[in-house]
Amino acid sequence: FLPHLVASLEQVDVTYIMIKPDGVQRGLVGEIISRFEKKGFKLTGLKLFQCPKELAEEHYKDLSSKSFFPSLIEYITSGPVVCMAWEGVGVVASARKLIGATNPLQAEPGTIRGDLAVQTGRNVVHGSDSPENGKREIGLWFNEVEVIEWTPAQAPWLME
Ligand code: IDP
Ligand code: MG
Repeated sequence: FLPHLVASLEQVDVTYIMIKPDGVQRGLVGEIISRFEKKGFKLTGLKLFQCPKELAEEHYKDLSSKSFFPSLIEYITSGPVVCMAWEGVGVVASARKLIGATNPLQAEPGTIRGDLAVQTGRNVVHGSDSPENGKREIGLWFNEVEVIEWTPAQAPWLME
């Protein structure tokens, strides 16, 4: 049994991370990307994108009955977003921890929302809430050719 194969036997997940229009307008793109990069996850997709209304509605369809839904769609389509696909063992839950609570006032210091945001309606970043939704959302926001299969040079220094 080869120990270096153990990591590859664990579930490798993908998550959809998006810097929302406020994060882009406030010049937080580099800051936010670097947190996922430094943690050691693998970036497999990245683009600046103006989201059409229909896509925003599809992405947030589970929230369509909420009173804030129209303002949420207006917010997400109000300017360019940065769309990212990240891959790694446990990446979905770990990214949610890095992002912090939905309400930035309740998000712990050290998290993206805890450090960089104040209001739920301007909470700078999105992260998928389950491995299933990670796959679904990456399929929604990216074409097949935009998601890249590659091996980072640091891989053996991150995973045993
Ligand atoms: P999440 O982004 O932490 O997963 P969700 O409950 O999935 O939180 O809500 C999606 C997004 O909808 C939030 O990130 C936030 O932008 C917005 N939102 C959620 N609840 C409210 C609210 O009560 N008022 C305004 N916007 C909200
Ligand atoms: Mg959510």
